[in-house]
Amino acid sequence: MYWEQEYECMTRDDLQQLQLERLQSTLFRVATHVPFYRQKFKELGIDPDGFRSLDELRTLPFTTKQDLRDNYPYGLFAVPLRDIVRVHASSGTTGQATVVGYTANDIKRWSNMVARVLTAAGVTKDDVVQIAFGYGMFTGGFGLHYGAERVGASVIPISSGNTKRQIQIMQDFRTTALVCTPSYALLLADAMEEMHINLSALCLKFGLFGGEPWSEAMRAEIQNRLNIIATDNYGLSEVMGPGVAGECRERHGLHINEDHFLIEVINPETLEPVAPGEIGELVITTLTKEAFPVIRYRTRDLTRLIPEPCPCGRTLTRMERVLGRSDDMLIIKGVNVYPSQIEAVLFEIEGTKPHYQIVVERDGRLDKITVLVEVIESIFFDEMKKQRQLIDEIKRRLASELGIGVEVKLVEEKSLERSEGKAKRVIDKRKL
Ligand code: DLL
Repeated sequence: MYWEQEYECMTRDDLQQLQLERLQSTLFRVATHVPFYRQKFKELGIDPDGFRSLDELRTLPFTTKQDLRDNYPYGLFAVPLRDIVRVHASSGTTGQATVVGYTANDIKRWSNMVARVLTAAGVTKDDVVQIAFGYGMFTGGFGLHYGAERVGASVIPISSGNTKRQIQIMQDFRTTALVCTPSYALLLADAMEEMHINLSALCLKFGLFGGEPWSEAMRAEIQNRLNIIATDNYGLSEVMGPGVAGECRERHGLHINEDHFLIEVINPETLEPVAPGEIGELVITTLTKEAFPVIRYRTRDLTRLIPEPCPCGRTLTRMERVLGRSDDMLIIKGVNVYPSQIEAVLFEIEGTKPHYQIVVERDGRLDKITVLVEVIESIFFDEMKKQRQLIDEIKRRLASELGIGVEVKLVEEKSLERSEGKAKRVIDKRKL
């Protein structure tokens, strides 16, 4: 089932022609209405009317989060405030928040793109969709809400938090699709277990998860524990919000809405494109945004494109699940370490729970990582020897995966802080 088959299944030639036309009009729009881009184009000698091929994209300047901050709050808007019908902002936990705006047309297109993602995951108008993303300045709640309404589903705008009430409503309102972060889905699963909820009495069929990185092992755990089909969806507020890309029922990579976004994957150090299929940083140019177009936005998200056609029939390219962020990368004793590598190892070890935290400290002049891992209760009843063995095994497997030694500390179930939104996996005390 497709939401907009004419776009989702376009031939590559038709798609590229459409992308070129839309890129030309986006360049004209930013050069005319956004002083930041007009200035940059002038400096680089770029003639926005002279674009004849998609390959020329590489001559355009990048846009970074810092550029958005420097132009806080409305400096990069391409329409007057009179034409803006919605404003969202990123949480801005580090530094200045970034603000994005939408025209009425932007909201319509956004809803359609989210509707595509929901439809690809299996949601129809017969579903009851519980949206446990935060409503407010975060794009998650409203973004998924409008898309689910567009599909015609019955939407429960419960927002995030209040876990017991989420479960009560899930039972009473016969929720069939759960929408939240993957870490919150696990928290809900834990709470259901504690409350002795009979899973077979629930009507849940689908879970659509996004907003933070997760792994294949975490998907397996969520699917098993909630007895649902769990799909991944991706987006970021700077280019729109959720709905940029989403998995179909194949669950092997996320189809990117390429008729609205032009995608590049670059080496974050050299800024050159990586070879096809290689891992790099995703760079996105919006093709249809009216209020807040961005040119070559550096997402900092690491992924790779999957060139093979998808059995679902969609021709939109797939990206692999986000492997981590280039700025989440920890450099420990000169070695690049990604939290996702640590997560993958932990998931393979029996007795550990999918909750962990990585603490980075500076011990004198040397960096030290300690991984706090929740383990099943029985481990603490075992003899000390068993605990030692488990710690040693985790250390050994992590050392061989990462190439550096790390400290490991076992902690009791539920002792690490849980998040109702995005999980915080890394605590870097070096910056404090
Ligand atoms: O998190 C938009 C969103 C909401 C997407 C709900 C999906 C569902 P921001 O708050 O701007 O927007 O954060 C964007 O979150 O650059 C990624 O690093 C991360 N992220 C989002 N979705 C995924 C995902 C929303 N499926 C940042 N997998 C992005 C991995 C994700 N990381």
